Amino acid sequence: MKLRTFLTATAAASALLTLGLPAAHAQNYKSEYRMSLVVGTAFPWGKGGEIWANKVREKTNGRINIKLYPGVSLIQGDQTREFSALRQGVIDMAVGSTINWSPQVKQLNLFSLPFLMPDYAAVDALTQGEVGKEIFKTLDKAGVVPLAWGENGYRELTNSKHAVKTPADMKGLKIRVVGSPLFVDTFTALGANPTQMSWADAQPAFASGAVDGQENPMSIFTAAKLQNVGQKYLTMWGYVADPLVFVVNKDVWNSWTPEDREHVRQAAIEAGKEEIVIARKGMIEAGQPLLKDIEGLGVTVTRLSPAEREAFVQATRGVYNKWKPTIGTQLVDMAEKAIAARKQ
Ligand code: X2X
Repeated sequence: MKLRTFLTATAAASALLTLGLPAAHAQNYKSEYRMSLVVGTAFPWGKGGEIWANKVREKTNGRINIKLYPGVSLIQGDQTREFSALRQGVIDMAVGSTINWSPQVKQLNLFSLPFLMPDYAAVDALTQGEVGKEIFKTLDKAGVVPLAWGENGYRELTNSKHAVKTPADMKGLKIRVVGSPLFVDTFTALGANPTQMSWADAQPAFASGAVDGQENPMSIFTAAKLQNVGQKYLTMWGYVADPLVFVVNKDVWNSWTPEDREHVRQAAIEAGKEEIVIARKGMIEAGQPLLKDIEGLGVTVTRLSPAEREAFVQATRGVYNKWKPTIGTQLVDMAEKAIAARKQ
């Protein structure tokens, strides 16, 4: 063999080795994977998806190339169908809210139990502890591969009519709620008039005044500029928080080499951690600077005293008790214990 031919052959062989997979495997990879998100990169949630995609591209040397589909556009904006679409392969991967998947995975309603999680330490005690592991097992059984937790955030109450300080102030307010029936129960118990609507439909409904109010994390409020669609009254009640979950469709996952799966998992864990920091920015520092910004936009911010908050807890206790067995008494007990034992 001539020296030149030998060198070329060696180079080709080592190139294959560096790629770390036989050519046949590489052919099974799609040229692009579709990541579903409810909101885009102006929001911490969408940013988390972008960070994940970029890390995956880097770690896999471009073998796994991900395109973001914000606005749940792969399913025409119907966020409550996201989980089914993931399972069916219409969506390859997603960073999704526990709320949007709870119609299919009833255990995910845990995070929507009113006033279960009093603070961020309680959220972390669940997602980063045994409860989080249990829920990942459930998601795995339900047909997707869960990789990491992120966060949408504490969902605070806003409306266009008046300041809300007591459950009585909610009487008759038409409130847009997300897809789980648990939210309808909670707002009905509070005397409001809840109406289920996708996020895509909600924004024009605020603008036209078809609905009076809504509940969402402050990062969603500011990025979507809800103050410009009449949402002038904000009540900080911290009644529920929705974590996000980074997941991949099972067939897609199985089509990847073990090495690439590990890259995708690590990327999700890193992206999830970074996303949670972004999601809490302005809310965990002394004086909650994000709330100051919101007040600066002309929004009236109502902060509840412990006694005032307790009135909302009492008004929704029946809903909590009704949903506990549906979610799973054992799982809710486990969550209550983890929260009681949390480090503050
Ligand atoms: O629809 C909402 O309220 C949002 C954007 O927070 C979710 O997708 C759960």
